[in-house]
Order: sequence, then C-alpha cells, then structure tokens
Amino acid sequence: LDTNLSQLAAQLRSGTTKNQLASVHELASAGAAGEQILMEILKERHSNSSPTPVEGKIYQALFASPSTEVQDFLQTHFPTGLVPLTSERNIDYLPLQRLLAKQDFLESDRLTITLMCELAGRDAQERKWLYFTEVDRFPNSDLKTLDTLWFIHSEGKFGFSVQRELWLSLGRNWEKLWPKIGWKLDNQWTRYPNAFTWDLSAPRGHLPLSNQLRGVRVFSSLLNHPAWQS
Ligand code: UYC
Repeated sequence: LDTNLSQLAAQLRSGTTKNQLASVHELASAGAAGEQILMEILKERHSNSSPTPVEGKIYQALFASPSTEVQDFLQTHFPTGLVPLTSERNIDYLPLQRLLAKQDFLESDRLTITLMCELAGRDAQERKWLYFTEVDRFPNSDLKTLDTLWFIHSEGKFGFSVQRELWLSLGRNWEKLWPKIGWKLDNQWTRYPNAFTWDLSAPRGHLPLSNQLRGVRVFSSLLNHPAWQS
C-alpha cells in the first residue's frame, strides 16, 4: 500500500474530526485504492455506535462513486444508509436520505418541509405549512431521524439540534440567531430560495429552513421539542 494512503487511513482512524473529514476527501479522490480504504473503515466504524458526520461523509464519498463494486458494497451493507429511518407515523425517509447523500440541499430542504407536513397529518398536507400545535405533537423518533440525517450528511453543520444549540448559546434570542444562521443580513430577511446558501459554505445552522412569514411559533416548537432533551 502506498505510504500516502496509509497515512490518510491512519488520520481517518484517529485524527481530529477536522482531519478525519479532510482525509475522507483525499481518499475519495485517490481512485480504487482510496475507495477500498473508505469501505473498510466505514464497515469497522459503523458496527457499534450511532453514525457521526465523518461516517456520513465517507458514505457520501462512496455514494458518488461510479464503481459498481462500491455501489454493490453500499447496497449490501447499508441499503437504507447509515441512519435507522425510524418513524412512528410510517413516513418513508429514504428519498430524503438519497437527496442528502448526494448533497442536494435545496431539494432536501423542500422535501423536509413536505415530510413534516405529512407527519402532521392530512390537514397540514393540504395546507402545505405547519401549525405549532402539530409540531408539539411530533414523535421524538421522527424528529431525531430528520435531524440525524441532516447532521451526518453536512459535516455536522445542519439540523434542528445545531440550530437549537446556537439559539441556546445566544440566550434564546431570535434577533441574534437570524444573522448568526444567515437568515437575516443587514437587518433584511434573506430571500427564499435564491439568497440562501445551498452548500457547505453556509453558516452553521443555516438549514433546514423554517419560513418566518407566519411568525416564530413553529420554529420555536421545533427547537423546544422534547426530542432534544433526551
Ligand atoms: N423565508 O424569508 N416566504 C418560503 C424563509 C419570511 C415568504 C419557503 C426563511 C419573511 C413568502 C421557505 C426566511 C418573509 C413565501 C421559506 C425567509 C417571508 C415564502 C417555502 C428568513 C417576508 C411564499 C415553504 C427568515 C418578509 C409562500 C413555505 C407563502 C416561502 C423560508 C416571505 C422554506 C428561513 C418574514 C411570501 N420561505 N418569509 O413555507 O407562504 O411556503 O406565501 O420568513
């Protein structure tokens, strides 16, 4: 094995998170030998614990590979991805897993809104937006599934739990949160959809979006949900 590749493998096994993410990137551009290492490490890391952004990034790198061997590996070991797609209301999160796996954050954001309306029930599905009372009744497991999918496929940048953590760190102050997550710039609301940033150059907590047109109650219910207490 090439020394450079072994160094990258070692860095991926024991470096800081930042270095691990960087080595995934480099291994992914090192051809079949690099992919082999990524497949091995994904298998050994995934067995015990809940998935992390490093595993999410390895999965994404392999997901983008044209190699049939790599695609067969993913299909065999991770047919629905890394996150258990748990739902208490029979929601199918696989299409969202696919969009996030290919880093299509704009379509992932749209689908997340659609899935949450589905989760809320028939009325919300027709209305196409949520009441905060519906959000309060969301099952913990479904919110955690959504959050973990966003979190591990964004290098740990996106997801409701990231937004919640920022909001708490700002003393629960919405006006401080908006510029922090890029939803307001120079005291102007960011315009949907084109003024938002649909890639990982976005600030932490930028996605998923929550429309503020009808006020902050829905977003407040999302960030205050009991799902994040446990
Ligand atoms: N939009 O400005 N937004 C829409 C955001 C506001 C507005 C959708 C986020 C401010 C209208 C999403 C921000 C505002 C529509 C978001 C933002 C406003 C719309 C699609 C920064 C005017 C057309 C899903 C906080 C000053 C639809 C959906 C409608 C749509 C997200 C206007 C995801 C994060 C206060 C007119 N905006 N939205 O909910 O409902 O429709 O009429 O937040």
